[in-house]
Amino acid sequence: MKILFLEIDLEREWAVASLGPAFIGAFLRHHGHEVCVLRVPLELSSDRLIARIREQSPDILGLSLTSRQWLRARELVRAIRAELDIPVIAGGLHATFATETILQSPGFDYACLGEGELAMLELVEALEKSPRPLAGGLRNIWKSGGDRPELRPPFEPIDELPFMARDMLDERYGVVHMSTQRGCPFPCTYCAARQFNDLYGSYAAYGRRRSLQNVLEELSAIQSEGELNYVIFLDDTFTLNHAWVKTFCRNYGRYFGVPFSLHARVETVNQRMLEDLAEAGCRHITYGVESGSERVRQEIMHRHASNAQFCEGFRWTRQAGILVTANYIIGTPGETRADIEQTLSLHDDLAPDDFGYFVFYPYPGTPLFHLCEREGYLPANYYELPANHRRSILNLPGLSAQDIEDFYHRFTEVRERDHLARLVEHGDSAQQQTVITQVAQSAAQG
Ligand code: B12
Ligand code: SF4
Repeated sequence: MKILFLEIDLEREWAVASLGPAFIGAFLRHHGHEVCVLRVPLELSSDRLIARIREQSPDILGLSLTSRQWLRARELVRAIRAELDIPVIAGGLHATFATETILQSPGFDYACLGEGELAMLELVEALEKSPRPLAGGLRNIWKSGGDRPELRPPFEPIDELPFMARDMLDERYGVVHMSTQRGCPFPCTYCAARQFNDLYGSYAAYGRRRSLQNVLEELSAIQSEGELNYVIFLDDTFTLNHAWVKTFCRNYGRYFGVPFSLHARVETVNQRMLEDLAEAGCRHITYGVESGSERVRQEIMHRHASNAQFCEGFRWTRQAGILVTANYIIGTPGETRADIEQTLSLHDDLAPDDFGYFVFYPYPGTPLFHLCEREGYLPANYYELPANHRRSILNLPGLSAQDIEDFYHRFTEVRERDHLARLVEHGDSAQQQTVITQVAQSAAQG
């Protein structure tokens, strides 16, 4: 069978395509099916998209959906199905945790809950044997109008999954994206990714990591087939298992040594590990700080590192010669203006090389989503509003939309201030002038 995945773009700038379809694509190809991907850039109209799908004449269409992609995907699928009679399946986090909304929308025949490799293979094989509509009964596959399916256990051993189909990722310049683990054991209440652990609660081990040998074999294969200039490890928390990381550093440094970046939590690193990582080629680490208020972090977000631990972790990272990025969330339910002031103040103490700041968005399935629902913070037309990290969609008692907007501007100013300070440090006067102009413009816009 021929399976076509649609990658629903939301930005004009390039970003790596979804990893889920690249895993599933490799698995389906391994079982003899034909798989391709079609990026759907913003400027591609639904008519032209339909024409391109017709040219490819697939037997099934697959979409990987984050909450952000949902609204555009919904409109496109509606238009596609008005013209073409091809079954459509959605998977990914949004499809897993907002399944009913998806299946009620015209054109969506199936949604996949959780991991998709075996589920999609079973669906493809069932469709090959019998004409639609299927009676249902496939594990993980929720059929429109049917009952919630049972879940199969997480895929084991994970080393047996074929390497991602890299042609489906749209990577450039030898910068490659790696995924070495599935699942994150931490209980952050705002995080959509960790909901997979709860989804698979009855199966003890959703969290799995590939063997180091398997990861190195994939890197070797990439190197021998093309360019390997930089590696971005997209794992939620790369530094989870100290023994794994130690052996990784020794071998990666010896056999590849190309620079790499990763995501970590401060309570999972120590000075020695950071030095080992730097020596192996680590150039950049992103830490989720989220809030400078220990109350918000501990009581609302269920994150237990102290501000002192963050300061120490950031200092060690810089001392090891690794660039550090901090991420912050603004407007979490239960947060006050004083709490966000503490985030700005912690930011000054941490002095990261760069930082991201995101207005809180309640992702379906998360504990904070349920809290917002219970407390009436969510607007009634929640699923009709674009998922965004720029403006709050919530009606919060302690923080107004204007408060959040004002803090967002404060973070933007801090970003410009930090950027300017770095340019002064490096003596780049042309760039300084550009930043001063940008600051003046944004101040003029209020
Ligand atoms: C890599 C990554 C990215 C990459 C690639 C995006 C992608 N979708 O892969 C980039 C850098 C582009 C990115 C950007 C963003 N991301 Co991001 N990203 C991740 C990250 C770290 C890993 C995803 C991943 O590849 N996992 C590995 C694969 C194997 O797992 P998977 O995607 O779940 O796929 C499996 C199943 O879901 C299923 N499946 C998936 N798709 C399909 C499709 C079909 C047809 C089927 C049958 C099954 C199926 O089968 C797969 C294999 O078993 C996740 C965190 C996480 N752990 O999920 C966040 C995450 C997906 N990102 C998130 C966010 C918020 C963003 C941004 C908005 C960040 C920002 N503030 O700007 C942007 C916007 C992305 C967008 N397009 O909407 C949220 C999404 C929350 C939600 N419910 O929507 C997550 C969960 C982070 C979090 N902790 O909250 N991201
Ligand atoms: S550590 Fe990161 S991926 Fe893990 S639960 Fe927390 S936010 Fe999610």
